[in-house]
Amino acid sequence: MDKKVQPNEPLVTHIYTADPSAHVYEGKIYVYPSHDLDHNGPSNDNGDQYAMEDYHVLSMENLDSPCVDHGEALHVKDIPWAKQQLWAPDAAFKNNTYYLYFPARDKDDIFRIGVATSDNPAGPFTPQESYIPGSFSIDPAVLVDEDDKAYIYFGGLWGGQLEKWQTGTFRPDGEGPALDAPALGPIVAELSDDMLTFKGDPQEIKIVDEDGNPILAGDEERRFFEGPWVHKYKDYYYLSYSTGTTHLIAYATSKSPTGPFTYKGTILTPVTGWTTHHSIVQFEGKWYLFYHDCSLSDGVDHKRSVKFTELKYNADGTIQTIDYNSL
Ligand code: FUB
Repeated sequence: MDKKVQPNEPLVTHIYTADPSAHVYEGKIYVYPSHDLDHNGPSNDNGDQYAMEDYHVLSMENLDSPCVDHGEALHVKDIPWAKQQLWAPDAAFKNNTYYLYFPARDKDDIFRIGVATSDNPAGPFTPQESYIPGSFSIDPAVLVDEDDKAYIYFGGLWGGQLEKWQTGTFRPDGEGPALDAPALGPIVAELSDDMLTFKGDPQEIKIVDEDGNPILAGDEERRFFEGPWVHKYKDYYYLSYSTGTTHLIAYATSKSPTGPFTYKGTILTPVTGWTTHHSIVQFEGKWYLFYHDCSLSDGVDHKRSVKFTELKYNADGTIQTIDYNSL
């Protein structure tokens, strides 16, 4: 009998997995992670250590069942425009089709976002010939709203190259804003009805404090770094993200899917390892945080494992902070 999943334990141990995007499809939980590889390549702020080449889709009947690895769902060699580094993906369901959104470096070493399709949530996925026109940076996350409009959120600093796009075109020498200037926000674009292109130009999301002032670039406990995720709870959109250098999962809320979002607090304190990345999903009446850490590899940053834990709201809609050290 296969081992059942447990909260705060790796979903699988036969491969390293990271950057989990969890969804409920066909009554089961599907997780779309990155697939971390063991290698002796360079490790640096450019993220060269994250040299992933393919995606595996995981699924569970429920959170007290074994986790199934459905095998390779997409490989970089089958993506015509991509050169390397299949980083954090997400999936969406619309038009009776499953869509896998993923970042990769193109042949010019510029991160772009691609999309691949399948009629099965576990894949295999067939990629489009080219990346989404006008896409850039990393960490796509897609929200299909109750009115059936779909939004893609993306962006990441440093290796994710978001700083290099501030003028609207790629500037290899682009640097982040001054520490006392507004921080860069994640990017949002509405997706076309066929889910394959952007409807309009991507827009930067503003994240502000309770007084409406922009979160500043030097405010590393609160400013956006990478890994945006948007979910809906009651009447609010919740934008959650990694703060990078301070290793928090933080969140902000808005009445609109495109913001501005008001900073609210910390969801998850720092995990073992440099990166932190998450998703939030409701299943059978409870809410769950999917996250990763490097405990299985004893802290090797590019060998991470996906886990889950319950997430709770307070009566006022704020999220209770999860202390990683007490999990
Ligand atoms: O897995 C590679 C990168 O590390 C992701 O794209 C980031 O979110 C961080 O987890």
